[in-house]
Amino acid sequence: MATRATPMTGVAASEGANLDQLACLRALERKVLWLSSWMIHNANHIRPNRDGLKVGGHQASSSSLSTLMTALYFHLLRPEDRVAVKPHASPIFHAIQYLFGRQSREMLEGFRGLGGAQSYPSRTKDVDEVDFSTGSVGLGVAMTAFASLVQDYVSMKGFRGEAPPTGRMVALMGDAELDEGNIFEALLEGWKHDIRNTWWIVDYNRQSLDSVITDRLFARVDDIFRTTGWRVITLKYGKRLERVFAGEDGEQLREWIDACPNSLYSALTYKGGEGWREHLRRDLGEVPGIRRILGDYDDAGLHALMTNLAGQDMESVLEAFTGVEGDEPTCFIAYTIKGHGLPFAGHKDNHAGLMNPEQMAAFRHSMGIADGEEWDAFAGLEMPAEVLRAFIDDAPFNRAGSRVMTAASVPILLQIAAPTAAAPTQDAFGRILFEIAGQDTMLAERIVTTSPDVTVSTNLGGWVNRRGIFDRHRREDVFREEKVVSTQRWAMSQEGQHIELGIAENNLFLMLAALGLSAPLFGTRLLPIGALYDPFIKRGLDALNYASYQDARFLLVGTPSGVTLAPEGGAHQSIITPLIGMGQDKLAAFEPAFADELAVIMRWAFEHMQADDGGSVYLRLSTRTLTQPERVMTPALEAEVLAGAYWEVPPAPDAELAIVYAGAVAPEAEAAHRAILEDIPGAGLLAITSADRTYREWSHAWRHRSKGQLGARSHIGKLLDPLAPDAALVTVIDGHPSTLSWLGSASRRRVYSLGVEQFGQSGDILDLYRLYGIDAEAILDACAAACLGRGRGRGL
Ligand SMILES: Cc1ncc(C[n+]2csc(CCOP(=O)(O)OP(=O)(O)O)c2C)c(N)n1
Ligand SMILES: [Mg+2]
Repeated sequence: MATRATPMTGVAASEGANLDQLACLRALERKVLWLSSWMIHNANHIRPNRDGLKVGGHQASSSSLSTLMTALYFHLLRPEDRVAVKPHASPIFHAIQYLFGRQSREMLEGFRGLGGAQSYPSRTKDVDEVDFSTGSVGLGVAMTAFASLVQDYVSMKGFRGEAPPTGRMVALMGDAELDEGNIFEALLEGWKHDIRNTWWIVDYNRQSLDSVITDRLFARVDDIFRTTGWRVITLKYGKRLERVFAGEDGEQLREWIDACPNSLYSALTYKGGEGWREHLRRDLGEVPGIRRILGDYDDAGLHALMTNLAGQDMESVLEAFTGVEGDEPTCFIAYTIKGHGLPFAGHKDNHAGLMNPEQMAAFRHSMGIADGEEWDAFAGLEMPAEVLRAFIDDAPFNRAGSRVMTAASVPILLQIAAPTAAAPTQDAFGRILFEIAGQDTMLAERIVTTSPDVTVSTNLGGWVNRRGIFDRHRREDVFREEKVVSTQRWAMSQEGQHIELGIAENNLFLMLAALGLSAPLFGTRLLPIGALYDPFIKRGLDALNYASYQDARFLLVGTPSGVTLAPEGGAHQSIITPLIGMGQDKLAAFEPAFADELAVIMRWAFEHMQADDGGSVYLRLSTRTLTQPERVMTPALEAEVLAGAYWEVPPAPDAELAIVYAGAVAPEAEAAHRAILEDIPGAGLLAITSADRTYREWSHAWRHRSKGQLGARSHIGKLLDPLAPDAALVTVIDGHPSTLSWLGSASRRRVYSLGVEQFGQSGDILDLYRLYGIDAEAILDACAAACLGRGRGRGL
């Protein structure tokens, strides 16, 4: 044995790795399996448990990937590669990073505890440089396809400087993840965009959470991948089995296993040698070659042979991975056993199974690990620690320091003349982008827009006409060439700055997630803008949450919104999106009524998307034409618009009423306010540009106050100060009324909240506002009720 492993270069692809490397990898595979199992055991059985709750962790799911991940991280991956790890294989990931010295023992001991290694790999919460968070199955997988598109986008535009190496975007996925429809949506979208350098490695253990996967399913899956332009490489049987197949009557054994139903194969895996022997004797006992095998192998040997699948056979894995050339997207279907090497291997109920202390003691013994050596990186391995240490240090993945990239900020020197003529906010958005598109600025260069087949109807058309559509291949605009008149110019090239997607909203959010992480992933900053119909945010909601959870930065434009979209009917009218805007972490939501507010918010958004403590921004816009206020946007007003609220008409001191509105219902609020002035001359009219930001700021203020900082005040609290202590607030929004009803407790005043609480339907604005009670009359009725209720302490 050499004291130091030699690098991979020069080793023929078919060999996968030289013998020294293979020995190191086999030793590390054992260690990784041990550490992951121990980490989970420690969290469940050793660490004090204060609440009696099962801590959990997935020993079986982890073991399923121990060989594949060892091969990848210690041999194959390069620093520029980016990986989405199967969520429940998180312990394997953390164990590998621990061996690299990129994760601490304390974190492993704290697995699933506060501040410890996360249950599922997390970009923002883990310290060991997770590339893509995972957890909600299917999303991390699809994310890699979009990340590869973004890598090409920034490379083709020359944003990455001195051509850094192109990385592979790798997803390690469970086979049951393929039940998630978003994966197939991504496959189609990836095919359209001709993605490259994407590897999906399916941990084909034929088990999901509840049960064993339907037989023959994978023949279909295979077809789907090939149809969408993927190369498929199947890793089925390990070297030992292949050798036996090559011997006398070996083909019959292969056919037997090939035909073995998934459930039976899993059950026999659990039962072990005796079970295999009984079935083989019954089915093939008369075949001479098989009889000889049954005679040659004892139970343990027979079990090891029959469970020798390629996805857990280091030599086969290396051969498959290192044999791949070219950049076409590649799917590896790797046969594995869930729980391989552990007592519950193959059992259909093993997903959340944990080894009990006795089983763990036996496992520890089999690993050759003494008491107190559990966290030792090399204990129990047959190879000298220095050899393994040198091998780990030399792994290509580990050669660079931090793999998290940084990127310079894009200066936002934005002078936008907001449209002054009557206009909907959606039009104003389109016009502002159109104006930016005409400028030769870094901002214009780094904006990239995307939309799921609603580019034109969300007013991105002007921007696209000026900046073009991105595509790896140049495609002319046939309508234009044929001189067919159209307002849209849709030529495609690598210079384009709009990525046109199919309708699938999940893909939009994954695209935004990938674009919005281009700084940490690829070292160059993009300012992504995604536009879709507001109600369909819900279709991609988990993907939006996923993008936010990873701290991707983007501007989301939901337009049109609410029942204001009147004739389009109920299926197109969003009601709860303002609440999504408020409830979603890392997403600042705005609903401006006027173009000058929108211009201020957009400029701020481009800064917020780049700030260390910033986030993404959501604009809920409308197609309703509103007359624009005649005013100058002073710095003070700008600050208030961004804080989320300002007095359109300030109240008189001690006024007993204020009307509070957000967004497209401004004219109704204004009309009601004008009318109420006859009875209540001092009534105020408050515009809310962001219920989200006013709420957050108020909630921070009271938390500070509850901790003794008595001077803590919120913007909204200060704004409402002039009102009489027992004044009433009437709020109105084209969305769920609870968006603004919290203002009552925020200001300790009675609140009457108007909004939409039932599904919308088709109609015109007048009819619908009347029907749902958000027109001027309804506001006046609420004002009357508020005045009548003044001074009465009891609620309804
Ligand atoms: C969107 C979503 N739905 C449900 C779950 C709960 N869940 C976790 S793992 C899993 C299935 C695991 O099967 P597979 O992907 O084959 O992984 P394995 O453990 O077999 O490797 C399920 C349903 C989840 N994490 N995400
Ligand atoms: Mg599975």
